[in-house]
Amino acid sequence: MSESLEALRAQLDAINEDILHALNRRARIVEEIGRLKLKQGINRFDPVRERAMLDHLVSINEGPFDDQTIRSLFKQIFAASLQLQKKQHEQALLVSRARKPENTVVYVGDVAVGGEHPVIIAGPCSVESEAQTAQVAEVVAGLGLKFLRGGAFKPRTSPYDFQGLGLEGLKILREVANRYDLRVVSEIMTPGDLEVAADYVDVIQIGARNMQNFNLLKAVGALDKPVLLKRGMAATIEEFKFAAEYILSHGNPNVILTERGIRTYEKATRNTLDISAVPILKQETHLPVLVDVTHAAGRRDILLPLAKAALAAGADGVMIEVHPDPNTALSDAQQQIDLDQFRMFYQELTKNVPVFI
Ligand code: PRE
Ligand code: MN
Repeated sequence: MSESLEALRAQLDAINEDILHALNRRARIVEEIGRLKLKQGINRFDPVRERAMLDHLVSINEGPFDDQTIRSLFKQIFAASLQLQKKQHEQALLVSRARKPENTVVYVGDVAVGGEHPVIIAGPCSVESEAQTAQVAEVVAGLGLKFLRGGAFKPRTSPYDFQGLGLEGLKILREVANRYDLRVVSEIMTPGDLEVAADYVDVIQIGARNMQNFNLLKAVGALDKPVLLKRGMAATIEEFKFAAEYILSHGNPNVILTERGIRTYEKATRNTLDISAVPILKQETHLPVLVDVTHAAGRRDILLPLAKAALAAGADGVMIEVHPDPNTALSDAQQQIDLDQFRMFYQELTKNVPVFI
């Protein structure tokens, strides 16, 4: 009895190996189909084809497995095949680290983002005046930092909120930044403003609300200027990567990804900083990854620990809003920090990481 059990099991072992080899032979063909589908832009999932294969298989099914079992077994094989093609297609993306293993360093003039030293991008939520912008710039430059942010075109939730100074704001930013040898990061919301912005802005920011504004993504993809792309507040990491792919696939490789918190049920913060997005984006893409702590938190008392967490998770830097007098700010008053608080933030952060730019 035990001898025949052994013998039967030996037969199964051999069949298992046959099935294994057949599955992998099948998988290799699935990959070939995957490459063709990618080239031809055909959908991976083909339910009609799957149905036809299942119908054929049950039509020749001799049992003892019943038709339902055959269907579900093969459905599993098709699902695994689709998974294989999905992985293959992800690895073929221009943003993918599988395709380009080395880190992309985005140079803004001579300043590197994603290089040896983390960056701090600081500045007011909105450019309100020359004096307000210059006060912040003086502190930023005084700390040896290189990036000044500021909103000139503001995407506001309400149309009655301050909409930004527009071109006048960009001019202020440029003039102040030149005075302090800083690089300007500012949001542009529409393709029509890109041309004029190019004269004033060093890094074009695409805001969270525009992460899937595909015309804007294509337009900045055609520029020869670094782009700071913020994650949409309800965007998955996959959608975020595809948004960056739009820019790269239109010819601009200089994209900086920025996690800025996502919408969840949690009300203690304005958004929930998705810290896991940082190592995932670093693993799956070769692009620099920053964390905008201000918009993630929506409150100023936890910006420092969030920034520390971001760097510990592998971020290439942080973005933070700084205003000379936050309580009077025309936007995001409750979450910006003042100049002294920013100096303290910088000092505390540099205790762990000595050199920032
Ligand atoms: C395959 C995989 C996924 C599709 O949904 C349909 C079929 C399969 O595993 O047989 C292969 C395939 O991609 C295809 O035939 O188009
Ligand atoms: Mn803001």
